[in-house]
Amino acid sequence: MSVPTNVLLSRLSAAGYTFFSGVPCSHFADLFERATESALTDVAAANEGSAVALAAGAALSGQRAVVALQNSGLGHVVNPLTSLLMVNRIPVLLLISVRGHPDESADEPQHVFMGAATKAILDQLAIDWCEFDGTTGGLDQLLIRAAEAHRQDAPFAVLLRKGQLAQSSAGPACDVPLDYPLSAGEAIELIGQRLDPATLIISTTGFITRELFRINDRPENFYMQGSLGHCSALAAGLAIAMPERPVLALDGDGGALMHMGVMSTIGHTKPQNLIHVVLDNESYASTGGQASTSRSSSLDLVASACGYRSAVRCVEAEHILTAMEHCASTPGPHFLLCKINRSHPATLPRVTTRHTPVGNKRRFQDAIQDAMERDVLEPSIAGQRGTM
Ligand SMILES: Cc1ncc(C[n+]2csc(CCOP(=O)(O)OP(=O)(O)O)c2C)c(N)n1
Repeated sequence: MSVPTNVLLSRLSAAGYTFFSGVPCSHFADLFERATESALTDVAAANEGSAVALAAGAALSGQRAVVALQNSGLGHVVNPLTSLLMVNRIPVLLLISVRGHPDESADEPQHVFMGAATKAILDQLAIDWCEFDGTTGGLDQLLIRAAEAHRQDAPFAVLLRKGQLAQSSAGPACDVPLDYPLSAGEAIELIGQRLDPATLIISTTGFITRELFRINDRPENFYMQGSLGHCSALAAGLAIAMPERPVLALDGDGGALMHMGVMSTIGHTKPQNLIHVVLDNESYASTGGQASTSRSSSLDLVASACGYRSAVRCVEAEHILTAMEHCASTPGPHFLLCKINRSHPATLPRVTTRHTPVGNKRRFQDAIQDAMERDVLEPSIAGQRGTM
């Protein structure tokens, strides 16, 4: 059972909600698309915690605010929920898309633990919640409960499942034209052409990991599925721990924006073996193409200001090849902002069709171990690495 997204949005407006923020989930693709056209003020947040704080700001002004998020973002909101909303009694309505719901057929592995824990976390925090039943009557009921929570200055959460919001109309989520010549896949292929074969690649969650898997599934790849926003931190930790080994973070603009503070950590600690690539399609392609805020933020300038040793903006194939040659011959950290279009093959394979998360991790660690043993046996060859 489902209700059209525009019915949900118009009921929210009728109930007095005027402010909408959040981070997209593919199950909320239509919700985010329609919110931009609705009567609500729609503010794209970099992460779910910020979305709650943005909503709290609007609520302080007397507005009613709603935040939409995937339950994988629940961890981000626990701090502002508890130490901002609850302690100050600021009411905000949360619409949470539940991935990995225990009653549903298996979702991707990264959703399993949070899927099982979502209700318990809300209970533990003493946040009132209900599950949407997918009917208009159920929608009216939950809005009554949300209104009651609002009267008591308390947050209220609604849990939604896949398919409970029906698409209101067809059309791309992000219709701002983006005519950069390269696609994500083409950019990844170009990077591969100039890559030191020993490079360890950490790829961010979503289509970027699936593209890397499609193009070049190699033991030296660690595919992140989940923990969106932590790709460059994981890569930096690895690079700092293994200064002799080249490491490349293959990030997206949504992921990079989510925890942009780590760019300061990288610029400050300067792991010279780290290359941070952001494939910037100015959107969250993996969840339906909603616009991110990278269109108006120059991430290459951020990297440069944070202290990366080089930061370049790549639009054409040549730019990527030249930048990768520079990375191979000079110490990092390096930053490549690759402006790309939003095209992907019609179907992208999932990593889980070949590797479990633990299998992927073991293969990656074995590749690290094998290379270390080879380096002990063949020090002269190891010494030549890093030059093209
Ligand atoms: C904490 C968290 N919030 C939301 C999501 C849902 N999600 C998965 S991939 C993705 C989009 C990532 O965007 P970007 O890094 O720009 O890569 P693109 O999809 O454009 O290739 C989102 C929002 C998630 N996995 N985790």
